[in-house]
Amino acid sequence: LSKAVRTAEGWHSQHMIFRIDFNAWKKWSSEDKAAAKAELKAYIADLEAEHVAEKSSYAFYSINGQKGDILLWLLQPTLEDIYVWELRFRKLKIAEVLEYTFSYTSVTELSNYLKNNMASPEVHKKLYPHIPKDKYICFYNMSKKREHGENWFILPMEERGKMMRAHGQLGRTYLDVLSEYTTGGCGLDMWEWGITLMGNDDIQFKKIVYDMRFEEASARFGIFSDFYVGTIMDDTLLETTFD
Ligand code: 76R
Repeated sequence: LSKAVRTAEGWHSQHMIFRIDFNAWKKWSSEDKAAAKAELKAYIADLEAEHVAEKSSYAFYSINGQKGDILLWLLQPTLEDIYVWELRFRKLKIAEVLEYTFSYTSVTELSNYLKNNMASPEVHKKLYPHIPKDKYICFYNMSKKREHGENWFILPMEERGKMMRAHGQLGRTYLDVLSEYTTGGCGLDMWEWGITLMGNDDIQFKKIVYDMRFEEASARFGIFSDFYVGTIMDDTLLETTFD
C-alpha cells in the first residue's frame, strides 16, 4: 500500500463558533452590558498581548448567516493551553448569551509533498503563524475521499505529490491577496483538515475556492463542510453587535 507523507506540526488550533441569544441580551441592563463588554475586551487584550509576544495567536471575527454570529480562533502551544483559554472565554459574563454552534480542534500542519526545508523560516511561519488583522475571514473543513474506486489514501505517493504540487502552485498565485492556514485534525476531530483564509477582499475567497475546484486534488477528492465567512470584530463592530 501507499505511504503517509511526512508532516510537520506546530501550534494547536481551535476554531469556535457561537450564536448570540439576542432575546436574552436585550433584557440586560446597560450597566451589565457595559461590564460584560469590558470583560470581553480585557480577555481579547490578553490574547493580543500573547500574540504580540509571539507566544500564541488568535482571531476574533463576526460570522454571517444562520451558522453562528462570532468566531474565536485560538492557536496555542498545547491542547491544555487551548482548553484553559476556552474555559476562560466560556466563563465570561457575555458567555451567558452565547451558544456553541461548532468547534474544530486541530493542529497547524505542513505536509512535505514539496520537499520543503522543514527548518526554514517560511515553514516556521506556517506552523507558528502570526495571524494578521485582515478585514475578512473564511473558514471551512475539508477531507479527502475514501471511497471504493476513488480513495486518496491508497494512491501512490508520486501521484499524490503531483496533485499537491499543482495545488500548491495554484495556491501561491493568491498569496498577494490572501493568506491561507492549513490545520490537520486527523485523530483530533471530525474533519481531516481546517482551511482558514484571511484577506481584505472577500471576493478572493470565492475566486480561490472556485479555482481550486478545477484542480485535480479538490475536483476528484475534496469533501467540504459548511463555509463560515465574516468580518474582523474590531471595537466598532463589537459595539454594533453588542449594543
Ligand atoms: O508550498 C508549500 O510549501 C505548501 C504547499 C501546500 C500544501 C502541501 C499548499 C499550498 N497546500 C498544501 C496542502 Mn493548500 N489549500 C487547501 C484549500 O477549497 C479547496 O479546494 C481546498 C482548500 C485551499 C484554498 C488551499 C490554499 N492544502 C493542503 C492540504 C493537505 C492535503 C494533504 O496533505 O493531503 C489541504 C487539505 C489543502 C487545502 N494551499 C497552498 C492553499 C494556498 C493559498 C497555498 C499556497 C500558500 C502557501 O504555500 O503558503
